[in-house]
Amino acid sequence: MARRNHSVWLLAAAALLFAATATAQDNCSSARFPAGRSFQRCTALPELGASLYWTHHPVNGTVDVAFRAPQSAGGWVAWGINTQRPGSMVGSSVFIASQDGSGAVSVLTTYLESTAPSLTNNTLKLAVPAGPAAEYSGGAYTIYATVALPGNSTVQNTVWQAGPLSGGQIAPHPTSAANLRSAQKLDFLSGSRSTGAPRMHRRNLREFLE
Ligand SMILES: *[C@@H]1O[C@H](CO)[C@@H](O)[C@H](O)[C@H]1NC(C)=O
Ligand SMILES: *[C@@H]1O[C@H](CO)[C@@H](O)[C@H](O)[C@H]1NC(C)=O
Ligand SMILES: *[C@@H]1O[C@H](CO)[C@@H](O)[C@H](O)[C@H]1NC(C)=O
Ligand SMILES: CC(=O)N[C@H]1CO[C@H](CO)[C@@H](O)[C@@H]1O
Repeated sequence: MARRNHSVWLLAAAALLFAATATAQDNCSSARFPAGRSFQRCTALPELGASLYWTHHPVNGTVDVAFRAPQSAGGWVAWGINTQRPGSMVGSSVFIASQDGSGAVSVLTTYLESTAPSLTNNTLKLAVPAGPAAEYSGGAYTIYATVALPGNSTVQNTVWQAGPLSGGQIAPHPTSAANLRSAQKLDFLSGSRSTGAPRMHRRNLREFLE
């Protein structure tokens, strides 16, 4: 009896693993990019339907990144690196993509200095040797950037997010479980990752972008 339960459990685990792998491959293998843009690695991010594609250049400690996330035309998405602590919006340098009423996509590059950030453009605490750029296609934004990995470390605290626009302005994101868990530590060399979400405080998020 115990044995049977054990194999049922193993089967269930195998099915879950397969589902996770299939999802990751769906997002990664089906991805298409404009001519001139290609990436060696991909990971399906665990929240918000987002994916991250990258190529790491060990010779100069940079990564070429593409962050893709589904969103309506009336919303924004963001990806970034927190140089100060894991799983927190505050201390993150982020790329925020949004569009105006005519569909022109722009990128705001900003450092989130507090729980009520000023969202001042061009204040990143990251060196960005190329880009950024963004596009909106097929119901998803893609943000492109080349980033010099802080401290030349391949392991970084990454964050991502999606939220609405209000009157053309970036408005606070929802505080659903998915929005609260959208952070993880990522090794750009090995591709291994671990969640960074537990330290993300509700209060910070409610005030984020207000
Ligand atoms: C970054 O680290 C790599 C691997 O350790 C090294 O080869 C490279 O010279 C470093 N680059 C910079 C810009 O420090
Ligand atoms: C970093 O190295 C890669 C690979 O050699 C190169 O394509 C890229 O232009 C370099 N980036 C910078 C900012 O020097
Ligand atoms: C931020 O500044 C850059 C460079 O000046 C510009 O290309 C970009 O459109 C600005 N972003 C926004 C959202 O205005
Ligand atoms: C950006 C993108 O296409 N994301 C998709 C990744 O896969 C999940 C699950 O199939 C979709 O829900 C996302 O829209």
